[in-house]
Amino acid sequence: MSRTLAILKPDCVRKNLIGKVISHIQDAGFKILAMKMIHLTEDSAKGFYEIHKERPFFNELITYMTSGPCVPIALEKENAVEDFRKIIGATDPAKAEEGTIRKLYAENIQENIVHGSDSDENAAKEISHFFSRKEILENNGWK
Ligand code: YYY
Ligand code: MG
Repeated sequence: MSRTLAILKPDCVRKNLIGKVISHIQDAGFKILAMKMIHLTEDSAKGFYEIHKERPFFNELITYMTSGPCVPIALEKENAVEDFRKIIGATDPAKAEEGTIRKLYAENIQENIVHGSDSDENAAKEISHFFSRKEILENNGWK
């Protein structure tokens, strides 16, 4: 089993799509280990997207990610990082495959509904950005 971090981004929350997107994720076989709704501060958003700080879209990305609440979710599945990237689709929804979350629901490359980690190493870092160890339920919370 491996883990990945999803974030239902502010446009997902604003458009009342939390339920639909979580259903899509669960139907694809992911187990939820931790979940919360939070409004990111500027500092927290900048920390999370630190790797993009030199990119031309960085300031807009931070403005968007702090524009309303979002829902970080720690997920578990075999091959979680890669399989989650598959079900969300390409960063630009116009280039995403049919049936992917971004193709179904996203407006444009910035307002693209959902985040997914890009490596196991980053997944671990990103999960710890949002969740303490005791907030992460082993075995989906069941015995
Ligand atoms: O991992 P992923 O979210 O698919 O894309 P990244 O290249 O890591 O970029 C992070 C985030 O930045 C993306 O989801 C939207 C935004 N962004 C943008 O607004 N404009 C771009 N040209 C590239 C990325
Ligand atoms: Mg990325």
